[in-house]
Amino acid sequence: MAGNFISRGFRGRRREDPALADRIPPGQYLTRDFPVLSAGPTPHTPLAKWDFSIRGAVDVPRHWSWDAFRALPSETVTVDIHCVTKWSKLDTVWERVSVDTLLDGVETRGAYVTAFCDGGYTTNLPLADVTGGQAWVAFAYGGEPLTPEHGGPARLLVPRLYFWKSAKWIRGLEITLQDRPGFWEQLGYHDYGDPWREQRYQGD
Ligand SMILES: Nc1nc2c(c(=O)[nH]1)N[C@H]1C(S)=C(S)[C@@H](COP(=O)(O)O)O[C@H]1N2
Ligand SMILES: [Mo]
Repeated sequence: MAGNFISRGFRGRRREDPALADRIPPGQYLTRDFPVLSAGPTPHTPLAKWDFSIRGAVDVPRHWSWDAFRALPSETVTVDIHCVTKWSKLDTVWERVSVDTLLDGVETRGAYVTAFCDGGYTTNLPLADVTGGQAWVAFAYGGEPLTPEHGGPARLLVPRLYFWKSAKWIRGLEITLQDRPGFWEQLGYHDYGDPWREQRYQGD
């Protein structure tokens, strides 16, 4: 069974390499697959119609076309990701634009952001957790353009929090004064979602 194979592989690798244990949050198992988790159908927005916006409690809203977005400085990085359904995947390679770059020069009194997406999905994060080199908008995975199933053309990437915070098909960030629970957060998932503190559901 696939589950047994994954568990054995995980324990085996962990025995061989104790450093690996420090990279798997409590209650998570390791997978080599890249599962697809989408709450609805996969949108297919043509790049010509795609833009990225910073809006809400800001001095002036910002917008980038796809070409303008891709002209921003980007970087290739390797991170571990942790889904609340308990799979973790190590060493995923992404090409991405830092949220710090997108917020550069933006003046706001807000303390929270809501990521909004094609298809209507939202997720909320403290502004302090998407700045300072902690969050990115990724447009390539494993050296290839991000596939629609995994959030292409672009998705949020916040690897320090459970992966539902990494909104697929992202179209922008709305900065808000108050915290506003997003799609899964309204359905009972934790407002913050730190995998290392196992914050899966409200009250954890
Ligand atoms: N727009 C959107 N983003 C989303 C989701 C979604 O349903 N819609 N699912 C979230 C959840 S629960 C997870 S675990 C990850 C899954 O990303 P993947 O399908 O690339 O593995 O995307 C997150 N981002
Ligand atoms: Mo998830």
